[in-house]
Parts: sequence; C-alpha cells; structure tokens
Amino acid sequence: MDHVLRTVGWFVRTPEVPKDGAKLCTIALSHYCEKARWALDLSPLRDTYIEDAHAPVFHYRPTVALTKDRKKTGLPVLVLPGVDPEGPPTVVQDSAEILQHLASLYPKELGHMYPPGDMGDKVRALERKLGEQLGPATRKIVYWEMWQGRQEGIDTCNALLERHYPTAEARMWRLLEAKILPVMLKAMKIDETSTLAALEESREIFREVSALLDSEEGGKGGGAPAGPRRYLLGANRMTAADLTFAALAYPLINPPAFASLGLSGAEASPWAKRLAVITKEFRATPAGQHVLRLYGEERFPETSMAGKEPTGQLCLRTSNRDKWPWQ
Ligand SMILES: N[C@@H](CCC(=O)N[C@@H](CS)C(=O)NCC(=O)O)C(=O)O
Repeated sequence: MDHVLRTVGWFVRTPEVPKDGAKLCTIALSHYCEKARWALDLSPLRDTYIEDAHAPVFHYRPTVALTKDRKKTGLPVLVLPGVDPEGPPTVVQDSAEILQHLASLYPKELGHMYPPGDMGDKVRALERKLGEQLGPATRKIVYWEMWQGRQEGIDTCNALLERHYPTAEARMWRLLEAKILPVMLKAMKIDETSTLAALEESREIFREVSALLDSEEGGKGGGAPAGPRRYLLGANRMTAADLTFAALAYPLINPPAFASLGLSGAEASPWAKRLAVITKEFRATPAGQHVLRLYGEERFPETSMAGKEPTGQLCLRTSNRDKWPWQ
C-alpha cells in the first residue's frame, strides 16, 4: 500500500522548481552528475543545496520541467534562485557549464578551477575533451559489464535503484526493465565491440593523462625539480581539468569513498569481478593514482589513502524521493 501511494504521488505531483536555495537534478550514479555535485560541495552552497535524483528514463519529466525543452533531457541540471527573487530561477544544464557558472559566482572558493591566461585555455580544452571522450567511454564500459544480459548485473542495478532513487521509479523500472535495457543499450550504441573500443579509448586517455602528470615542464612549480606533477598541466591547485578527469574516471577507478553507495556490496557478483579486473588495471597507472589521490585528499579529505580506514564517504543528500500524493 505504501509503495502504491508513493507511486501515485510520483504521478500526480508536478516536479518542483525551488523558489529559494539550490537544487541539483541528477541521475545519482552518473559521473557527469558527480562532477557537478563535487563543484557544489566546494561552493558556499554545500550545506544547503538539495539533490533531486532520478532513475534513467524517469528523469525525462523532471528535467524537461526545468529546461522547458523536450530535447534537453541530459542531467545534471542545476537550479538557482534567479537574480530577481520574483522572477524565474536560473537553470544551468551540463556539468561543465555548472562548474563554470559556480566558478564565476564564487571566485574565492572555485576561481582556481579556471586559472587565467594560457593555462585557463588549456584547462578548458582538456575539460571539453574529457567530457566528450572519457565520459561516454567509461559509462559504456560499466553499463556493458552490468547489463550485458546477465541477471546478476541487473539485480545489482535494481538494488541500487531501490536504495538511491524514488521508490516509484525503482518499482516502475523493475516492471519495465526488460523493455528499457535493450532500448538504452541501443540508444547509447553499447555492445561488446563498442565497449572494447571504449576500453581502448580510456586506456589512451589514461596514458595521455599519465604523461601530463609526468611532464618535465612545470614540475612541481616554484623552481622545484621536474618530476611527477601534483595537478594536471602543472597548476599549483586543483583545476577543472583534474576535477573533470577524476569524476569522469570514477566508474573505472571506484574510489573508496563510493563504498557508501552500495556498489561495493556487489563485489562478489560476477559482473563486479569483471569490472574489478578493469579497475585494477586502471588504478595501477599514474592517472589512476591521481584519481585516487584527488578523491582521498581533495574530494573527501577524511579518506586517507595511506592505509587508514576510509571514513570520508560520498553522502547523497537526495530529497523529494518519496512523497505522498497530497504533499
Ligand atoms: N555533456 C553533458 C553530458 C551529460 C550526460 O550525458 N548525462 C547523462 C547521464 S550520464 C544523461 O543524462 N543521459 C540521459 C539523457 O541525455 O536524457 C554534461 O557534461 O553534463
């Protein structure tokens, strides 16, 4: 009965557009959404924004309610109060746009994401390339490993949906998954051949990023001897290039901070074991180590990579998950 009422609630309530405060509309486990969430967590909005997470496909309705364009269905979308409190809210779609918007609103906290001059141009170019190439490739690999038609991956997916998404969406997904999964795989052109290509593409990008970290030029900055760089492109603080690389690589690297999501609970299942082999390979590269370090030191500083128990965990502050029809 409870679930029936929540499902009715999902259908009868129109998606909310907040009048004050910030809302991040997401597909919670999406790495592009994680990029936007990371940016928000670095901003002064970190303690007040809410996350409105939706399951794939069921995200269409709330997203179009925000973008007012049936073709603009991609998440993340950030909603901020408009300049005029009586006027419409500001709606920013796309993870790079969100990071850039927040960096311009909050230069003290996020200005270092886009350094001035030539370095800033390089950061933007690398952010764009990673968004266009690494993001789709890592998504393809994980979806294929999880969904290639074997029930154990589909079961894990269902457990994640139950845990992180509105009850109504998780239930409807379960009912419709036999229809939804093939359509999604086809729409994203995910099959064995394209996944092998995505794996190769990811390896190539990891090689390039490893080379960038090992570049002579710039070294550690400040006249220090050349050697492994702390940040991409020789910056002396994390930039949008580092943040983008780490967030879009997270599905392959599976940083300890993601254990809280429950993905690690699936470690024993065959699909997770297959993915763990890929994770081991990518973690062993300097670029993979960079992702682990950024998640350990910059994203969740409590998570020590030096052998201590990981305590810093990703905590999704999702809201509006389950409401009654009359709420
Ligand atoms: N360029 C976009 C890509 C976002 C994207 O591909 N989002 C996926 C989730 S991983 C999505 O929402 N797909 C569903 C859709 O486009 O309707 C960004 O950086 O935000």
